[in-house]
Amino acid sequence: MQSKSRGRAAVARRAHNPKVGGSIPSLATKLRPSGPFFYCMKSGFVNIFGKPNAGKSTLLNALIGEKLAIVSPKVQTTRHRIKAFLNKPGAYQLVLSDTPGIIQPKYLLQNKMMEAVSAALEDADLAVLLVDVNDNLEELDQLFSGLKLRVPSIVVLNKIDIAANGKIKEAIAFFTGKSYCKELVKISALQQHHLLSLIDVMLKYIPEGQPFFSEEDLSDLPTRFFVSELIREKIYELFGDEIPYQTAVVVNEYAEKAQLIKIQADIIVNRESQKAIVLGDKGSMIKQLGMMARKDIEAFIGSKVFLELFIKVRPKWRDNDMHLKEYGYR
Ligand SMILES: Nc1nc2c(ncn2[C@@H]2O[C@H](COP(=O)(O)OP(=O)(O)OP(=O)(O)O)[C@@H](O)[C@H]2O)c(=O)[nH]1
Ligand SMILES: [Mg+2]
Repeated sequence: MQSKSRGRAAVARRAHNPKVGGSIPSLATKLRPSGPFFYCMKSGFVNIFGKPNAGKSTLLNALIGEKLAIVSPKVQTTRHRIKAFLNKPGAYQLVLSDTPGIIQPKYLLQNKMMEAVSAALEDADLAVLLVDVNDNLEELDQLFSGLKLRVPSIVVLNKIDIAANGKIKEAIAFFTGKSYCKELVKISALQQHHLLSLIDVMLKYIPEGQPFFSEEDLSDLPTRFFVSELIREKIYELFGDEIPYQTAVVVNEYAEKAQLIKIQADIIVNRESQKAIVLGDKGSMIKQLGMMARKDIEAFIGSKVFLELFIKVRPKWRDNDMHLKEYGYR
């Protein structure tokens, strides 16, 4: 993202204006310094791990107060590590990382997703092991034990707003005393319950130090990335079955014109039959997709947008290293 681009300015500005369209009613106001007496500044990395659908992206968005990571009821939505900065100037900077849900990879794209998880395991000051409280606890125990974490970790029980009867108590009893559970916090990322307590716990594990990133910014990722993700999110919303898992989105053009930003993006699919589905009858589906995506992109970058979408068929792109690199999966 160019430092002078409208996108970046918007993303940076919105850190101080959580009411801009599309933002989540947030903690941002509560996070401002409350007086002239600051402690030593803390700065560090908090990386969020868990099974697909645990609510990792929802948690990142709720903490930052902006929708930076796309969210869906379908599994395996996040494909990259997404860094976002939670700043309380003069007090702390938490560099939060959302990661793809942990799975056994079956094709090269999933290998790359799991490489993003491994990289995040290495550089955390604190690992947050996020649990959907309704999930199978034994399976989660195997997963977390298998991570062989070398950094402190806490277990965060999510979705307590929809916990089945007795499930919260059961999960607390289950995880208490586990080697990877230094502390246990229960939250609802969706309802934004107990997030300030969670931040307090996180800060205990963060060393003193100056910010790693500009406190004006929300993320180190380029605007184009967020644009492609917003388009991908609409594919998850509109299409069932395999389509979301067999598509990628690439932004080829992001040009600032006088009155608007022109964006051209390709939707990559595996087969002609998928192209026909994404296109829809007389182009009805791609039209709807474009309208939904444009609305969200405009809210995100704070500018009018002209969005042009093409569909391209690239057989077996998910197993083709060259294509994967081209589409941003390094
Ligand atoms: N009721 C409830 N739903 C939640 C909560 N947190 C997340 N969800 C929902 O759970 C679903 C999955 O959320 P995501 O944030 O996409 O989950 P994720 O862990 O990032 O998933 P992957 O990217 O696939 O690994 C979405 O439908 C969210 O709205 C919560 O606290 N309560
Ligand atoms: Mg996610």
